[in-house]
Amino acid sequence: MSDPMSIDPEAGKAALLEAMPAKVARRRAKQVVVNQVGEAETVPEIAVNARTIPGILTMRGCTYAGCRGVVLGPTNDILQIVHGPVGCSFYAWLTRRNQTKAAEGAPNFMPYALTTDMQEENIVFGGEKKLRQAIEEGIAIFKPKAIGIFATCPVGLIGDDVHAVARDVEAAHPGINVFGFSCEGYKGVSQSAGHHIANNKLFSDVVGQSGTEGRKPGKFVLNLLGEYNIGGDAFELERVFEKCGLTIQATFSGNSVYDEFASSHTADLNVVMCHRSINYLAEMMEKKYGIPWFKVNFIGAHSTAKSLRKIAQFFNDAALISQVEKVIEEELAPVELERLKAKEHCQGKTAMLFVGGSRAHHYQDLFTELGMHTLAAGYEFAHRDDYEGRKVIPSIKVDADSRNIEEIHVDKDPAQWRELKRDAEARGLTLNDYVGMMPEMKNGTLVIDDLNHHETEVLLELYKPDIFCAGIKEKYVVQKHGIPMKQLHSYDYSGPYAGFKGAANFYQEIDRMVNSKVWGLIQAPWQKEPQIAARYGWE
Ligand code: CFM
Repeated sequence: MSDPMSIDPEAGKAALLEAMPAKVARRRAKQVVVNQVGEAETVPEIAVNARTIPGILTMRGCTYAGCRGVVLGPTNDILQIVHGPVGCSFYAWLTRRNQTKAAEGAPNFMPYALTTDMQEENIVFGGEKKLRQAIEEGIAIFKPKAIGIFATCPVGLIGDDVHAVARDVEAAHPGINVFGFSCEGYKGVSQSAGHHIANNKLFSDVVGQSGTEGRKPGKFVLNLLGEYNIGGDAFELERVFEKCGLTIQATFSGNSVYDEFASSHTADLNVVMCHRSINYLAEMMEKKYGIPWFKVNFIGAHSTAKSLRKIAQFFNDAALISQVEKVIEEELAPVELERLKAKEHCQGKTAMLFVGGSRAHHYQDLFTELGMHTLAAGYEFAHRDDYEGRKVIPSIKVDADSRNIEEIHVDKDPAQWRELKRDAEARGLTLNDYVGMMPEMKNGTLVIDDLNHHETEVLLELYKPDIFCAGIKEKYVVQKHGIPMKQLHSYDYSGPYAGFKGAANFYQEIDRMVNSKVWGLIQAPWQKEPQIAARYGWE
């Protein structure tokens, strides 16, 4: 086998596009980029957030998935009702592995998948009546504080007004917060539009609903944004934060409850894990309440240590800084042992990562910690700022699809605005920034947006990476090529991978996967036995 590190990246790119019709190849060529980091972390422009070309088998999901499943899914006491045909609700029924631990005696609606189960009659004559009835039933059975209604494609097509129904129900049941999401699957080019819609509604209808008495006790109170508790990641971060003496007011939205969202405006800092899914909320909270934000990464033991240090420096408190150092020292030692053990077997091996809108970047840190090389990476639905860094935001062209999604106009609220920056910038801390994935990748690596099925197979055949990371739709295709495949969405029923203990779990898992001999033993039947060749009659 040739050394995958020595393949000319331009030749790799050409191979990906070779079989495509000229027009398609021309478009895809702008979405497949050979990385080149220049001065001031400039990188080549990548074309992203565009409609997938019909006929191409994309890895993407829909807008409804980004709103209902991703952003709202992990919160456990908002009664979430999907207005649509029953099939859409399958994706609301714990398929994402966002875990939760409800307090003793507190409700947990997460195991339920509630839907209006629209039938032909509702499509023809309208479904608002049925929705109203479903909500009333939900209130009678579950007695929730808050209800979210999620519109699926047919609801938008027939014009049911979920917001009008929400207002009606709210008027009839004072004390229950009812809000609707116009997150029809077709609203955007991917689930990314659904993130934006979810952020908008959470900001306008939930954040700030409770008074300052909702602030949790503690000296250092912050919100953790863009962490969804997949495989228990948020549990591990809660443990580490508590040990450091940091209070999480609200997590958006891993292991969260409604009251935490409603009082999240009382926190003094927002730290952002997944930039793509929640940057809107961070920006709106800063404008209205003055809460500063910065990007963190808790994937990788050293990234975790770095992020904790930055938080301590932000609060600028000697006792906190020394406690964080103590925690890092204690936690890092056993993780380092695991890392070095795994690194011995993994050093020099190669990986490819194609996931959502942030993990393809974050998980490269873990592979680097193991001495592995990332050959190619990409997102399903990220925007240019996630690839190239927020510095390119002013030059992003807003197209018709993005204009579909409402931009909320936010003003400073003089009564609630607080000066919270604590001179962080003067002390050398960067706020409101994300450098993006590409500046942190090596020159000559391939960066590919919205990777498709055909290109996946070309990558596997050409590069034969030691491990390929993506999701369940890709898993078995990759394995049939004799290459181990790690699901970075659901973690393959494993995890957590965040924080210190999570990093140790990941090292062990990757060591086991890339060093398993079983993949080399796989042979397709036609490789073992001669096959009868046939031709079509018309040939
Ligand atoms: Fe953010 Fe996510 Fe991701 Fe995402 Fe997702 Fe996910 Fe993901 Mo699957 S919010 S962008 S829409 S980190 S569900 S927890 S793993 S595609 S990379």
